Amino acid sequence: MTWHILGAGSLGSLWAARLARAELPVRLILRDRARLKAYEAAGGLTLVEQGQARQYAIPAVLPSTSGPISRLLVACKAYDAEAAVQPLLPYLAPGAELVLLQNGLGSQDAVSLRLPHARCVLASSTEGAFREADFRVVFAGHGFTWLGDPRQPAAPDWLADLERAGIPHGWTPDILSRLWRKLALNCAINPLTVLHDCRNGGLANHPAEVSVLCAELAELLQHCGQPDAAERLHEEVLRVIQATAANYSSMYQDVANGRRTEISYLLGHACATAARHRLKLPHLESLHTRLRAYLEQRGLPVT
Ligand code: NAD
Ligand code: KPL
Repeated sequence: MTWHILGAGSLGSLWAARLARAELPVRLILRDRARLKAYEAAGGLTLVEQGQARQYAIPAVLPSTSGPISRLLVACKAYDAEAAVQPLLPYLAPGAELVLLQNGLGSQDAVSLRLPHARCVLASSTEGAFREADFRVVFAGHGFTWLGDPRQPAAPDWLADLERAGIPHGWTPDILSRLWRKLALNCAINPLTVLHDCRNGGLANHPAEVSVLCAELAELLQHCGQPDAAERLHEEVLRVIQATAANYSSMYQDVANGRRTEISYLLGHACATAARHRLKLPHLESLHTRLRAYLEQRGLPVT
């Protein structure tokens, strides 16, 4: 069955290239005619791995010419996912399955609500890729992708395709716990790296701030029924800060490059959930306010 890939950016291209080289049928869905023309001029997707570039001439289509879609990888940013899926709704085959690769939380529900009859598999990935140029992506960090479906615990049979394509993955009955845990890690680290203008390791100079955020995030996780995600959160945040000390967080890189951040699906989602539970988390709220002010000053969206 064909893998349709919506979002030929960093992660979408990384998946598309690996599936295609395993000789699995893959098709990219590009936004509009201009993108399609640019893609055709480029001659395909290029993946750079360990300094070696290889081009994959994966066929590309527009939403209106995509034909019936049975398996769709949604690889847009969280803030684009719902709008990107919208024009594909008439083309989704009965029983279609979607894989939602978005970081944070909130976008998955927005997409699922539009598709009550399709299966939405959620993903949480620690793989790293970035766009060096249009349709040219660098595989920057090996990682792992957890997949799961909160509504249906049985694993889909297409996991065999990922195995064949060499995409490291695991199926979990508790994907929401994984997504919450990653969201908490991202909330404890990424905004502070932006506000303190530092690499992840620079947060070792702000132990009290990190500690109080971890305590509030753990409280939030307990309140929203995710006790496993709260377990030893502070310890893991300190471990990640140390292990990735030389790196700039993804949010830091977005801000540094003048790109929109996924704030609404990370800190925004955490604060909105706390408010729904009538939970007062003053440090998290203050962090959200400071981060929005910082983005606004730089002319970046605050949602
Ligand atoms: P990206 O910006 O590199 O790629 C997104 C792509 O989606 C872009 O090519 C964009 O043009 C395309 N797109 C947007 N709207 C579209 C539309 N309507 N129709 C068709 N295409 C559309 O983003 P990314 O870095 O690949 O991130 C995707 C998601 O994966 C994010 O939620 C991110 O947080 C998460 N993630 C990324 C990485 C990484 O290393 N890049 C790692 C883990 C998780
Ligand atoms: O996922 C990350 C990111 O930069 O987005 C880490 C490295 C864990 C920092 O939060």
